[in-house]
Amino acid sequence: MREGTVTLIRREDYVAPIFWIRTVDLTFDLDPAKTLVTSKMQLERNAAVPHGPLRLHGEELNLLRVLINGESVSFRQEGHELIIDNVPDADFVLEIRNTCCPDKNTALSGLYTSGGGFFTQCEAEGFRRITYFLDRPDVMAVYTVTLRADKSRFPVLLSNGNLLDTADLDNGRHMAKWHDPFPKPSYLFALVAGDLVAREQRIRTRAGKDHLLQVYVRRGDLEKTEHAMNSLIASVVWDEARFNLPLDLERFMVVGVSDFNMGAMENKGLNIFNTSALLASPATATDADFQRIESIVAHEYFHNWTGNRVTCRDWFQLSLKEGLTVFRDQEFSMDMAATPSARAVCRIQDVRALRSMQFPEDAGAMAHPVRPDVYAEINNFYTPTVYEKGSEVVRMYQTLVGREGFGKGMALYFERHDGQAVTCDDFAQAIADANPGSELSKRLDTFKRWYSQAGTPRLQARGQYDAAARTYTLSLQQVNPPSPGQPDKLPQVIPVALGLLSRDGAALPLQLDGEAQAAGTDRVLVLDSAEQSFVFVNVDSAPVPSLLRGFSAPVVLDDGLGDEELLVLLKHDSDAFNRWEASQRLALSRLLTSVRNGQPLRLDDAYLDAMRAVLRHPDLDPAFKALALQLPDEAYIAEQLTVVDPQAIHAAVTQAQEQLAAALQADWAWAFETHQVSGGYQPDPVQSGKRALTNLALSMLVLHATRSGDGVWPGRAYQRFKDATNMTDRMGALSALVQAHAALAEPALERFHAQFKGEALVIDKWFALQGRATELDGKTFARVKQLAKHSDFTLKNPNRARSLIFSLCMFNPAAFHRTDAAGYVFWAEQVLALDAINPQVAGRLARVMDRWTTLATPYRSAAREAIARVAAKAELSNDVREIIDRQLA
Ligand code: 0A1
Ligand code: ZN
Repeated sequence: MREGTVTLIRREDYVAPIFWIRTVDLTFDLDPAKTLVTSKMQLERNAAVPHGPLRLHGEELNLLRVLINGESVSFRQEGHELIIDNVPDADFVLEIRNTCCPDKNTALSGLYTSGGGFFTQCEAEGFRRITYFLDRPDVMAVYTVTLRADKSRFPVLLSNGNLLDTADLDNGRHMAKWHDPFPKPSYLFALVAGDLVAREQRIRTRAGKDHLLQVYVRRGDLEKTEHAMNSLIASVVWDEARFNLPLDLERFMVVGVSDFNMGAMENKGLNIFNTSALLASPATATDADFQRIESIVAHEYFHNWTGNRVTCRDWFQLSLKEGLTVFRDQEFSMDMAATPSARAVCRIQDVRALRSMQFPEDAGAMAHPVRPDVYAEINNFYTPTVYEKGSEVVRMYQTLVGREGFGKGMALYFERHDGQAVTCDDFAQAIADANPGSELSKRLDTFKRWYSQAGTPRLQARGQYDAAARTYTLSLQQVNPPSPGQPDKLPQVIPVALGLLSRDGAALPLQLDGEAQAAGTDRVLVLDSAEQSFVFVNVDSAPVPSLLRGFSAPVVLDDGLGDEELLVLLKHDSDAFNRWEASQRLALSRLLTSVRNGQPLRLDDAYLDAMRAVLRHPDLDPAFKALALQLPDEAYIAEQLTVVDPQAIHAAVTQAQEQLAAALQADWAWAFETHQVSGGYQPDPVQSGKRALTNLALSMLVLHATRSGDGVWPGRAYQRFKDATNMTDRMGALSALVQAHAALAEPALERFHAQFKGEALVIDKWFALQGRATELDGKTFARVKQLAKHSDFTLKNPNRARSLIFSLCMFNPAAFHRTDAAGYVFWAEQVLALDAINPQVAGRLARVMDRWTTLATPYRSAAREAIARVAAKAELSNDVREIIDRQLA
């Protein structure tokens, strides 16, 4: 990497802190323009490390005074550090007074205002924007927090833990005092002050303890909190049942805020949520929103143990809490799904997201290991690799030691490390030690390469059937491609879940050479070297292998199967994931052939008949059908190519869509008519599956009708859009019109905007739908540029910025990658504009160009020019600078 423009922080440089902060007493005199913070801390030297000065972090603060044991003391300020050279050897009390400006804090890190209230965001390094501190996760303190504010404007005053005291003060002000008994790192600190109301629920857990759950939102949003509350209750129940992890606080609070950089934050006892991840009513939120809220509420709640009770020693260990917590929320969603088919749908959706977000990351400029070795700005490492690939790594532990063994490993992890700040190695060791003799503990060191090696392993599998010997030899080979800074890699541990099917679809018994008898029809092989062969015996006929069932490892599989075999899997595989995978592979091979050969795509009858059979299948779930009938997304297709022409990919996808719409027209109509939901709206898997299928069918019907000049289906879609009783169906119909560029899209969009103008989250959808609209003659791009000037649009609100700008640049390749480079110019302008407001969000937008080197002419040179334009700006944030540096490295 070209170094020198940003300071790099390296994992190998970790040293324990020279001081510990044991307790901290914070007092806030809250004022939007200037908040006064008084911090009284008890410090002690860390006897295990050499002496040195006390260096506290602080950014964007105005320092008023520093006292040690009540006496003023000399100090220096260097960059973002406050340095005190002369500190006593014995324990001492440090008192600091400073101010900060919440109103001016558009970065939304630290203490900021939103909608007239105060909110904080301290992960990863936001606490230092509130007061001077040892702002690192291995310094854990017990917090007592006093909040003082104007009572009429800020009637609700919240912080972590338990409420100790409240009182009225002079001048219309009031105070509240909170105490959190659990030592915590500063990134888990939170405060909220504002005019909020709460939905409350008292619960008694299995352990017989009573708790108060509260969801705080702005007045008027209360009826949109029922789903979040239900999700929270379900999460509490699940964590106790599945992992024996109880709620450890009497009071657990969740607060919604409209201006937030991410989905939500797990502050101890006081989770703060982006309203988009919290509020839902059938009229304003889609099934996907309901599902996302359930999983994010669960995710933050699960952090209470995996992240808060046991936290990270340093930020390189981020996946210790994030990968594990994503795994836990994925498992929760699967358990909530109830039926095997609904579970499979969850898994398919997770893998789809992994492949379209994480795989490109792992192959691009920002490729980094699950446990990164170096960063300039930690905010840039809240990535799909740390989160989603990290979760896949945790899933592989479970695959290798079994569900019960994994539970034992978790128990040992908490037994050893409760109350500590630890590393990914500590987690691995606990799981292995709890499972002696397991497939994991036999090769723990090799397994741990998943933490240190970036890139997606390629797994090649080839089978050979010997009819005379009745054996089937499966040869597995892995290749670990180079990534930035890691030219050579070692083999990794790849658990390959598999089954063998006869050509007519029967599951064959699996007996490896040397085994006395067959062990079922489903098992896991463990590949831990570059190449390995497995010989199955007593195989009656040449089988079709079903490999990597349930996506048992985050790898790219090349199994060499052709259409004929994929069709067997699509029809008969007992593993729903691989059934879906077969549907995608059938589509993918056709799309890739067309793109590679530069020839128009013509879907053949074999493919169309197979898709028709899926659609008409009497037993398959509608949710599964909707997923199997969806084409692979353009980002995933791009990943299969060494030279990417986004327009060529888009053309092939469009042709495939139009042909699928035309050839299956009668079937789509049938699916639409026969899967209507009756009864009241429920966001459950059964109803949402039907809605997913009817909305897909409707989009196909409107597309075909619009292309052939028939007005019936667009008319029906418009009517459905108007009459819909829930947002899923309303958006489904609107999206069908917009994506087909039907004439009725315009009046529908206008009507939608007028109807929901008071609902910020719905207006976000309105922007996003237009930002993601299929490109047709440059209309979508022109529309986005125009919408960027709309009176409802602002870059200051991250949700709004994402809804329009990210929709275009990140999720609409055909509208973005233009031969005239206008998309890239727009991107550069927006990155720079955002960077002046909110570097974290700007850094995310900058990532759009990670894969520019694979672009075909003329995109590649134009993209480079746009990146250089951003790089040329003198005052870039660390966030954007790091991304751009890596892209140009
Ligand atoms: N820890 C949170 C996500 C989060 C991370 C960083 C933030 O600001 C930089 C905010 C939230 C989670 O995993 O949910
Ligand atoms: Zn998390």
